[in-house]
Amino acid sequence: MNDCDGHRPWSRRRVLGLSAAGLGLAGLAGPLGGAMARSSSAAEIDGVPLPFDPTAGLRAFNHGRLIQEGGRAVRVFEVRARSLTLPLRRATRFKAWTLDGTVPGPSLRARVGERLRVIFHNDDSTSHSLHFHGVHPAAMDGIEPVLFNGSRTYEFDLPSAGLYPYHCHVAPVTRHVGKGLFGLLIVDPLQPRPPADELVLVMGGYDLRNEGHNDLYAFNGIPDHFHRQPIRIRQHQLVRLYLLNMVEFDGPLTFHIHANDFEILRQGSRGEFRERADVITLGVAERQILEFRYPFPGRYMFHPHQDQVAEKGCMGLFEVVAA
Ligand SMILES: [Cu+2]
Repeated sequence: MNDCDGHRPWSRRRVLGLSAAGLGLAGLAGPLGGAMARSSSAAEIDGVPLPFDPTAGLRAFNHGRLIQEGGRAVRVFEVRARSLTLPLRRATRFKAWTLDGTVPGPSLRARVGERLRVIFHNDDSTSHSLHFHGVHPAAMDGIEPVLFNGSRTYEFDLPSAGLYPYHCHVAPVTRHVGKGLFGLLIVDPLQPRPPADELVLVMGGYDLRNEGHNDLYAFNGIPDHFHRQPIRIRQHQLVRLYLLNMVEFDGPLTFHIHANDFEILRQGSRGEFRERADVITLGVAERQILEFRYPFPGRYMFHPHQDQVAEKGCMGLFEVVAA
């Protein structure tokens, strides 16, 4: 077995080192690493511990296992669906459907040219599936339900770099996605992008009473988590944000950062091109890569500019630490 250490910019060894520092970049421990250590013990709402730490999930990339089969690279992942009770607010508990115990599910990371193999286990009493965006044969499209205790392997080639959402596609899809069964597959280009503090933010909504509209919203699963626990980044540091909108029921949402603008690395089959903005619009399942640096220390909000969505939990802060 060959592990992915040949995949230099995001080798497993490097990621383990980084997760120890809690950062997307080596050499940035110190004040930020300390902040992360605090945040993992602070993953709670009013004293109720969260079953996962959204702050840790920001910079957690699952590289799977890279093997060689018949002369080609196959990247293998295992993902499990299961139910979990999530504290969303002080007196709000929600029975979520999770992948590997988190909402969103794991940020899977592969490289263009590899073959993807995702072994999906359904440990939940409800049927689920994994449907990946991207180009693949019909048999790998993930629309057939996988029953309780069942497994299914989804396997196809990754011919194009980019960001690809994945989600359960069992009907009603609004409910299966709205209860947490979604995530992001990052397919890195052959030529690695420059080093950066890399973050994943996924917007989701919660229809608490199954009424066809969202009562709460969140970045990375827990409403207002990054408002309570700001995301610490370093002044002048290049931040690369992998951003996905998986909010059902609502129209397109925007994403806005305060006191700065960002470069959008627009994704397309003919390569990336860049533009500058401080607001970007994402329909459901749309995603983009944003890059920015904060020139001044301080706290800065980020949120959809649909302020009614921001006010119901989809709000966070960057805490920019002086270099
Ligand atoms: Cu499902």
